[in-house]
Amino acid sequence: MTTPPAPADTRALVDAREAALAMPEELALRPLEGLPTWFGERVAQALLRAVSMEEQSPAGLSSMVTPVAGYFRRDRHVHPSIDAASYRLEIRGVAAARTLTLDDLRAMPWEERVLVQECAGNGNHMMGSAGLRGQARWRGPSLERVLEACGGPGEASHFAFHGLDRLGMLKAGYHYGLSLEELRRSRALIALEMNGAPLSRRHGFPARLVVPKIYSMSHVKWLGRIEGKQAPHDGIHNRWVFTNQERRGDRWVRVQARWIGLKSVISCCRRDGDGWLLLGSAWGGERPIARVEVSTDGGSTWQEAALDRPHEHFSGDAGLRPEDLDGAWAVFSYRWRPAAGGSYTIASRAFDADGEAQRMEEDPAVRGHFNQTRVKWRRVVVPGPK
Ligand SMILES: Nc1nc2c(c(=O)[nH]1)N[C@H]1C(S)=C(S)[C@@H](COP(=O)(O)O)O[C@H]1N2
Ligand SMILES: [Mo]
Repeated sequence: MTTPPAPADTRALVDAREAALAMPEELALRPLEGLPTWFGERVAQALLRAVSMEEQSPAGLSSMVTPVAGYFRRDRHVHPSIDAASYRLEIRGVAAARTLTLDDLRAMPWEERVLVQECAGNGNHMMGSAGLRGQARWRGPSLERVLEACGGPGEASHFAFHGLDRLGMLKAGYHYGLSLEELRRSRALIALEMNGAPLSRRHGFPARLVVPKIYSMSHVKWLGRIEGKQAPHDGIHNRWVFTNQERRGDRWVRVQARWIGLKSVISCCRRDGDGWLLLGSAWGGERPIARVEVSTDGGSTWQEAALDRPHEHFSGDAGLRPEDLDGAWAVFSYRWRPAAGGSYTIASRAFDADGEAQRMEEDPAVRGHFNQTRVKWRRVVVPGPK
């Protein structure tokens, strides 16, 4: 006996089911500019690694806490191996100079912060990818507490932070400086722990500076010396490396990278039933995120995304006060039901609490690679009939 042919509607059901099973769980999001478009994704990653940059994997960019494994990294190839017992933190140029051991730092009261760490050059037109960032939980004594242990800042109005990574011919560590006012406003921390464990070697064991809301060139790893000064620190990274040119009237002036700008990026497109879930993060330095919109048609229309805000996300966490989350990103999600398969150009756009929107275009009054905030477009190819 032969089985009768399946009725047309059963056939369609079987086809749909097979198509669903063949659907990938996640779709690749391709930048429209920069290294990955010129050389392909793999060569782009290798080029970044050659200059000692490793990007964050996309999964860690759309969750509230980025895991330590695969957390982005940026330094100068040198990762000193520091012995905890002989480690010393020298503090000079303050009311009473001190040299602290790791045990001294451990014995002080600790605080915790959750914050976006972002390389100042992240997401510029050359990089395209925007993966030089992460969000971790950091614990350790506040810088304010460490200065108190030195009788206060004394005459110092500025501070330079020196790393123990000896760099090539310079034979001096990496260093970066901020004003006392900036350090106080951001509530900087001397972090000894990242996501509940002692710092890993690549992220600055045993101690690093973290500065909520300020770009991470200032988050000096393998911190060996804090130097109080009565004038701004004049090091090469402050003066030249991390600077843009900005137009002031009819002049162009050099400006140092500082407070993180208003940004958002879609970093994941995950299968969600018969459609897709777009996930990403939005952050604005000192500016809380009020709303995120998503466009899936190259900017013709925008729809509001759902927001998981850090203050709500961590509200049950007794160790974290609201002010400890001020520098954290919000995670957004958007349920997307494209009408047909094909290529789509998608992006997110953040709005801060004052109604200010993430820029659509580069600011013509700024030249340089840092603090590039404009909307990051991605191309995604959706499988299925056109
Ligand atoms: N000692 C030291 N600290 C450093 C650097 C460095 O090269 N040496 N690079 C800075 C830069 S440019 C960035 S973006 C962050 C990156 O931190 P991560 O490698 O832990 O992600 O570290 C900062 N701190
Ligand atoms: Mo950086």
